[in-house]
Amino acid sequence: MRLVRTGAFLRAARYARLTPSYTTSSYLVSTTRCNQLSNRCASTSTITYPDQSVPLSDEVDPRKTEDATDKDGATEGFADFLKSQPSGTIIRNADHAQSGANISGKSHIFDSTTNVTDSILKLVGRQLYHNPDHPIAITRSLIEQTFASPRFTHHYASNPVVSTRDNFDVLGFPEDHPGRSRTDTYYVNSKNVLRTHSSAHQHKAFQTLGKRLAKILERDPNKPGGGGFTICADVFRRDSIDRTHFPVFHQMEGAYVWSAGPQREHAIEKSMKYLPKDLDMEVLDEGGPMNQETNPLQYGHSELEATHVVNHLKRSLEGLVSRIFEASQDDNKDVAKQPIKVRWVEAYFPFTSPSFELEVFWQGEWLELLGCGVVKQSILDNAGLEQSIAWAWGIGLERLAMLLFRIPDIRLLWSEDERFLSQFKAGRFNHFVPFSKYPPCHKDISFWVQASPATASPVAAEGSAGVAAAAGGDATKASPADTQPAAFHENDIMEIVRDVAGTLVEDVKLVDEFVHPTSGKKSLCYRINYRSNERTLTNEEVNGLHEQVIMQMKDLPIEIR
Ligand code: FA5
Ligand code: MG
Repeated sequence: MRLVRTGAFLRAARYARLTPSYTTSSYLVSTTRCNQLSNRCASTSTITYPDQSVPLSDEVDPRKTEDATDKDGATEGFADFLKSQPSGTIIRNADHAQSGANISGKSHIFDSTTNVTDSILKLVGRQLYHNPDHPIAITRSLIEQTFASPRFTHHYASNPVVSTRDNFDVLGFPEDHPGRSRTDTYYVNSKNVLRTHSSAHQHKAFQTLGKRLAKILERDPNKPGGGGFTICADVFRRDSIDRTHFPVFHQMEGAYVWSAGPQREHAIEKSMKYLPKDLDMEVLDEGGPMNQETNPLQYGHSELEATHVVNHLKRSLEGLVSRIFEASQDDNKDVAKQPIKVRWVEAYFPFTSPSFELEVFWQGEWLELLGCGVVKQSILDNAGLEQSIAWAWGIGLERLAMLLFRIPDIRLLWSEDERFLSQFKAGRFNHFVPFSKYPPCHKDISFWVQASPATASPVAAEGSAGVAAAAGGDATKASPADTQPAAFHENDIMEIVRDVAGTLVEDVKLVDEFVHPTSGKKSLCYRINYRSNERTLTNEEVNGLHEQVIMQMKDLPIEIR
């Protein structure tokens, strides 16, 4: 015992902990409809839910955790030392030649691509979806009951470090896709990222499902078969700061596969009969199931079959949104019933075609809830699901939880304040009662940037048509860092503000921009709105935070005015 302690002490002396941070730059359905949806929902609000989900990585591929561990090039003992340190703390070795961190129990050595920060790593491992009384877990369980077992197997994936191969390559992301950019994605090192979406685990879940469906087909080749999965995971993005965006949020991936076989088309048609009909909500769907120019049918799919799959996908998800609103209404009968309006918007994802996003009209604007589509055939083929056809979706759990519980600000979902946490209980969908509204204090910062393609339009509304925004990354504002290393990107400001002020900032908005007529330089003015959900911030505190933000911004390729 004594010897072990002495050894640990010596190692601790060799590797200094970095403080404070290491930054490289820095809907309503009737009860009958509800029954049709899940077979076991008499009243959504009285369900108690046993969590029977299984960890994806262990079940699917034991190699996975190894893929996400990177000890390459570590000086002797450094990787082991990292493992002995608390998760999420960035450590440098004695001569500062190497740095790294233990993330979810694995050692990771940093390199010149690394852009994870202490503040982001501290949010790894909260696993809000495992706390049964937390709104995120209650929302997750409502989705799992809607896409119910045994047709769907439910997984979760706890380690957020995934290889760039799993997050991008396997899903067909082109090399220059904005989602790969260091301005949009947290790189642990050049090989591993903090996953930007739950789709990073699709391939492995499809492989497992493929084995399950193959066994069914083996028993009865003429039986029309199918099955699906869901995966719950926390995901990370260098994104904007406002009441609907947070750098860490939760996604659920869902997929349904109709297996290969002579009865496939018949099976799809049969599935349609089990979908909810006559939902009490307004659905706008101008684009239809596909558009050969902008949202094409895949080569090898018949138009009829793909149309059935798209309709099945859309009706299933409309049913989910309907159920969310029904649950929210049932547990809050004193609140006036509101009409529900949703709309389908064409989208682009490298791993689905045709692709869509679903938005809901909420608090006076359209709020994007999810992305989805018909799974690219190559993805199914690679997972051993040749000649099958499937749909998939990825849902933002925070956004659904905000609708379900009427939570006005996404930051609240990360609150450890008992006044927030004590309001929620597994199986209940009561609306959040605000315990305070503390005063805001905004501060502006103006600066010059060189006008360049990367800065041409720094702000673009999420979900706006034509913006390729799969898994983070917006075609109108990002450019891979390696092609324009010195270009300014607004996510760099967001990251500095997050690092300095964390959840003390409500939003950061571009409030003014113009191009100087002679110099061609562009002036941008951002407004940082400081406001805590838990206490009043003093002027002194806000001034101190703002000064730190300005100090750190001096390292960006900008000229502060
Ligand atoms: C994706 O991440 C795709 N992987 C979804 C998908 C899966 C498409 C399977 C096709 C098949 P997108 O980037 O649109 O898509 O994100 C999905 C959802 O995550 C959004 O609709 C939104 O609800 C949520 N989301 C995105 N960014 C944030 C954020 N910063 N904070 C909170 N929620 C977010
Ligand atoms: Mg999107």
